[in-house]
Amino acid sequence: MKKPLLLGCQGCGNAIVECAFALAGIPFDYEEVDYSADSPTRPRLLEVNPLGQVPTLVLPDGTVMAESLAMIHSIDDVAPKAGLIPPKGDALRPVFYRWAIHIIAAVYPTFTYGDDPKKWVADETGAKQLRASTDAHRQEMWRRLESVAGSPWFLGERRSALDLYIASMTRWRPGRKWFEANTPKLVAIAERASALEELTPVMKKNFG
Ligand SMILES: N[C@@H](CCC(=O)N[C@@H](CS)C(=O)NCC(=O)O)C(=O)O
Repeated sequence: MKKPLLLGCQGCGNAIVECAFALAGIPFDYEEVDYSADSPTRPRLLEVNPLGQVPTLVLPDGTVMAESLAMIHSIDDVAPKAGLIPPKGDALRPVFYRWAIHIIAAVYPTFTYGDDPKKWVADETGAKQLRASTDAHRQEMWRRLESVAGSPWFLGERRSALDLYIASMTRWRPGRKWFEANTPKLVAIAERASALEELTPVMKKNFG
């Protein structure tokens, strides 16, 4: 049977979707692409997803998906036992949505605008300011997430895809040392998730 094809780059947001597939026990094919402007694999990525972002997922019927949370929804639809999203009627479902959408709609875009700020502002000083302000805003949001994080998982006793976002995103800027010093609860969640049997190979492949 044809498998879904995930386009991604090592250590990028596709790691979150790879973790979701692993928990769901769904096999998939993987294609490494580099989204940077001058990369030889960018044309291939653009051909599939004109946004030029990873993760990009091609379903077996040819449907193309962008957006990690949309992918997690579709994995949850076919494998609810993986526990990615609290089910309908569960009091934690709205809490899950609140923070999952905050992560993808507020935290994640700080990278979109800060990773390569010259894409968005013409002058060097403005680019430096944009990088610094998006980095600072992200740190503020992570501190806020730390203040509401549960234990052993973000939602308390219930594991969810939020823990997968935390496991990968605490590997990104401002770097693990910053997270260890400022968000110990999030780091504990990240480590717990990374140590799950199904996720160890995914995390190793992406983050070494
Ligand atoms: N909201 C998207 C964000 C995806 C995203 O920003 N991915 C980064 C890599 S981790 C990327 O492709 N950056 C290149 C760009 O935005 O041009 C998601 O949740 O999947």
